[in-house]
Amino acid sequence: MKLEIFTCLITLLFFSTSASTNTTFHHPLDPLTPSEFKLVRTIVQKKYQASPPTLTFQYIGLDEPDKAIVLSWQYSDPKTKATTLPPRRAFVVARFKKQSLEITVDLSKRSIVSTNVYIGHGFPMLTFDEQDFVAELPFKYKPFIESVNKRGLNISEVVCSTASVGWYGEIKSKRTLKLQCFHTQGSTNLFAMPLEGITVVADLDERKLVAYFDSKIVPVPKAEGTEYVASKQKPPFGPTFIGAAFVQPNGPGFKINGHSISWANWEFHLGYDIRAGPVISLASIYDIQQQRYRRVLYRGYISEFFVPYMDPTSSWYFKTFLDSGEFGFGQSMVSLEPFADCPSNAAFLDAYFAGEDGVPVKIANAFCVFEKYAGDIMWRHTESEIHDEEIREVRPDVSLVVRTVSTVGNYDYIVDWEFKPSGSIKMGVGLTGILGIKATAYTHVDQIKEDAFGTLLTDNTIGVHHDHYLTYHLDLDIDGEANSFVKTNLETVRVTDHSSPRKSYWTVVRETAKTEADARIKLGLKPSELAVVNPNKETKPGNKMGYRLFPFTVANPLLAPDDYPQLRGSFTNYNVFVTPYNKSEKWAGGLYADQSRGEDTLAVWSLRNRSIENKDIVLWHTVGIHHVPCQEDYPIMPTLSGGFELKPTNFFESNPVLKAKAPKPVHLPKCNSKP
Ligand SMILES: *[C@@H]1O[C@H](CO)[C@@H](O)[C@H](O)[C@H]1NC(C)=O
Ligand SMILES: *[C@@H]1O[C@H](CO)[C@@H](O)[C@H](O)[C@H]1NC(C)=O
Ligand SMILES: *[C@@H]1O[C@H](CO)[C@@H](O)[C@H](O)[C@H]1NC(C)=O
Ligand SMILES: *[C@@H]1O[C@H](CO)[C@@H](O)[C@H](O)[C@H]1NC(C)=O
Ligand SMILES: [Cu+2]
Repeated sequence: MKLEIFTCLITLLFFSTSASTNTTFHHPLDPLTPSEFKLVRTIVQKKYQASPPTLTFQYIGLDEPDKAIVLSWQYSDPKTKATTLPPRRAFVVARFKKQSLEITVDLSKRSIVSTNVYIGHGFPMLTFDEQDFVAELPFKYKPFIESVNKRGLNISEVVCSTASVGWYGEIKSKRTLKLQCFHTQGSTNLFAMPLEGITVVADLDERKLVAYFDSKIVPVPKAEGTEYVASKQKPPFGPTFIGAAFVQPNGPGFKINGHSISWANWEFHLGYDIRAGPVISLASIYDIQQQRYRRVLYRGYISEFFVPYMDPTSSWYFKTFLDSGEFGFGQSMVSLEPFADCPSNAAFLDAYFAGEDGVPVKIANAFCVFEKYAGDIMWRHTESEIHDEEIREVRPDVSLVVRTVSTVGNYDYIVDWEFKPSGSIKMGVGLTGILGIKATAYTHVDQIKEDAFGTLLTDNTIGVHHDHYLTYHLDLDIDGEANSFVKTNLETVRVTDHSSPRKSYWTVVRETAKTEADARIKLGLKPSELAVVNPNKETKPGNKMGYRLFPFTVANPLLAPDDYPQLRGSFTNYNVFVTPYNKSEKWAGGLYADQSRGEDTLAVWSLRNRSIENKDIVLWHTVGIHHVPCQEDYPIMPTLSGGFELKPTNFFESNPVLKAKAPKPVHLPKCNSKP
């Protein structure tokens, strides 16, 4: 009976969520559409029509109009918006004759606006196609086949996966990639069964193998205990749960109009980029006192993602990944599973990127949007001080979540943007998937005499130490572009004049950052609140209107600052940076992150020490996690969560959800199912 009721609800929800989506609307920040990708391909291929050599598209994304143009369009007369859309442009990074080309295409004029050959260090993002191509090459390579045979394995049960090579002081570098191979016999969990000691190096421009190493034979971990696919598990099972569905018989409370989303007191634009993944723009909140929408966030996205492993040996040292700049956090987004990745009341949206041949690729159900009723309390109070009556006022909490999942090789990253009616925006990151596993001869920690660079999880299996750093680009525009960054330091004051029985208290000392140097911050060294304020806007009592950064998970790098991976990942040297807005400073690890040398990072831009007071500024915050694997992370990792929150601070005159109406009780629809 339970099952039949459930089926009835599912039908209802699918009906209501699809009805709220409007795909006819266009916005200057909309991601490129499949037909626009096709047009870019046609225009670019026409000019570079040599075959061979062929041109490959490493990146195609929207070249967004200048901020001033977007803002004036956004706040222009709604009646003329459809006819005043700024010209659509695409930015392309291509490989052609072993060079990186930067091409800007005007889609309205169907022409190339500019081309530039990039001559600096580093290479563009890797495409899926080139990685797939070189990952097949070892299977035709005799020494590799011999290595597999030597290990007593069946070559048809081996697969190879790709790893970027990093940069370790080489004077010259070619566009190469390292392949790591895994056993697949008896389990889906290939990442748990590495063929340790084998490293295959491929040249991506030439699409051939260029080096091969088989250092020594290490036992391949057994398949037993590695499986995570439900149908392949054996009893005992558990724990068990009773199914539940969230029901909204009148449809969802949010509206999706093209890529623009509105819900409760929020409205924002949800974009997509092959490199960044989800991009939130123009987030504004309705202020019931001022009776208008007020600007909060012009643009927010994950700019770079640094994952260095802590094993310096020959087959592991290079694993210091820049997951966005090398592998494409947007390209790595995967289809979400209804009722599992997202709750039953979620609506889904697709995403499109261009493959290396320029042909659009669809990621179905790449985003989900849902109202989250987590059973939390928005605010409450019980008052029993008033005679004879007890007053109880409670408002349940509700929020709107935009969720994506990017699977980069072994790891799965859940990225949530959660909008709360209280004005807060909560950024959530969930880490799950499979650990980076190294095979070993060890079966017990007592055998380990030297550094094992990780935790022994089971026989022959080490989960290698590593970090995760996600650097967010947060272009806050608090009630306008001209903003300042204010540090509110909490300082102890000694009472020395015997005016109080107390000997001390704490108070606040505010400091407005004048230049970039004032805004490079390591959190946790001293108690302080960090906020972006509009110095030109005051509340009635005279406080500057602002938004505060509320960090949860921060980690400071432990690699030596002069170590190559840390030079490339130097944007993690501080937990917070503030820079003046600059359209070309988008990627914290540099536009050319693959084999970069740390010359074009946020840390380098910040050294210019530009003025940031009462200017259009960008806040950069890095969520960091040092990961010492534990046995519970194996064979698949329960989600480890991190994130931060942006909270209004003297932005509203008072609690913006004081008069929030509690959701009405929902009556379940009648379902004709037999008991
Ligand atoms: C879709 O968007 C267009 C353009 O703004 C609007 O005219 C139309 O009413 C919308 N349709 C729905 C169903 O919301
Ligand atoms: C190798 O594996 C394949 C696929 O599982 C199988 O068909 C083949 O018989 C195996 N070969 C040997 C020698 O076991
Ligand atoms: C914007 O950033 C780029 C890259 O860092 C830099 O070359 C350029 O000079 C900057 N423009 C301004 C106006 O600071
Ligand atoms: C940054 O600029 C300010 C103001 O010009 C100056 O006082 C400060 O010393 C500079 N800091 C660094 C690290 O260059
Ligand atoms: Cu981890």
